[in-house]
Amino acid sequence: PKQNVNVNTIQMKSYACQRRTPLKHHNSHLTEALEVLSENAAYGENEGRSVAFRRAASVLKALPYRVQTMDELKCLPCLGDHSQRVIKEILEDGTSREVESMRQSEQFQAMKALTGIFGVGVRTADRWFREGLRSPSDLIRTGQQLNREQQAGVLYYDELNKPVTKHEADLIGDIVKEAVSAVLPGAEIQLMGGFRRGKELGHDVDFLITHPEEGKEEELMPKIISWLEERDLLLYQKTTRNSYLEKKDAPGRPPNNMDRFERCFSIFKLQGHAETTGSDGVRPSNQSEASYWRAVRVDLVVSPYSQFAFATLGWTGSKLFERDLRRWAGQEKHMSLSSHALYDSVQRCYVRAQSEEEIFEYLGLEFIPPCERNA
Ligand code: 8DG
Ligand code: MN
Ligand code: MN
Repeated sequence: PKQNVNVNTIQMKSYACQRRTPLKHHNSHLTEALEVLSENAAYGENEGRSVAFRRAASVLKALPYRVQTMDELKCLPCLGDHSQRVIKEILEDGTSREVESMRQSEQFQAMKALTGIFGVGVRTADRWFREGLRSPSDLIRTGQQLNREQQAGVLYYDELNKPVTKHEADLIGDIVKEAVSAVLPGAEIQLMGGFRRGKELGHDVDFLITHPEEGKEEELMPKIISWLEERDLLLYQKTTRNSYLEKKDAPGRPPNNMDRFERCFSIFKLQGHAETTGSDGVRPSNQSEASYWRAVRVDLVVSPYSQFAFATLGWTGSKLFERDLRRWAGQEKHMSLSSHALYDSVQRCYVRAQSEEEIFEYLGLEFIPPCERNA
């Protein structure tokens, strides 16, 4: 049932930032398989291949119907031979043998488990895999050298791999709000990342903080962190200072995904609430009523007010949406977009913007609201 959608008139644009991609879509049986291929390519440090599969999946997420036949894919961009082969297999047999055996493979599972540790990237995980290690407990058993981040990652492994709910994100939002208004009255705080896009679950909670009086936000993070630490609300934190300089960072520099805002990667100690009880409603036995808490990954970012619109756009995601925004800016508009600024290489000037809408407009893109950026 195509619900009045004519598959031949679908105009699928090729940049993710030109498309509306809702959170819930009609093709997860296909996109999940393609995302396994993408993940596996990333484990092999093949970034190009990994992005290609992610793009293919993303196009299917934007389709307003469930794909039934290969014919319906004829006019769609970003679907390479390999992706099409896998889609065909799933349409015909219900599953793809290639994807299923990949999913089951020891290497895939070990890489997933090891890169699932906070602070562990593909390189490190791969080295450990080749040394015969398969899981966080193998790291402990063999006494691997771990940095402070990875130690926290191993220590809170199970909890950090348990999805964060919107309710938990809101509880943390209340705490961050209280901290921020205590140390800098008038500061503004906004929920970013997947939760801003309407997700119900996330792997972390992302916040962007600013103050309408430019300059007031400087060195704000250490104050927030002290406030939180005094109340025993942090299990781990690593703060990085703002290192952005317009002159030095752009133009011409290769666009870098990492921005230079003052920021903090942290693990919150979220005190007791109903959702931490097991499905049976019983509290885990190792936690008494008084010390009842869970670990949650939280990213805090501080932006100067003049860069807030760019920071908002840059921290809302999805990652593929962000990647294509930058690619669109560079390839189609000769501009360079970052989470700090937009530089127009033709006019040779920085573009000021107060809102996301203005940035889309300057880029010549139709405005896509956060809930449709789930590319
Ligand atoms: P999730 O947590 O629910 O899994 O999804 P998410 O919220 O979309 O993913 P995320 O990993 O928390 O990333 C949120 C956004 O933040 C995403 O658009 C990418 C962006 N982001 C980082 N690190 C950096 C960075 O260093 N610079 C910039 N500009 N953006 C970043 O995660
Ligand atoms: Mn997030
Ligand atoms: Mn994050």
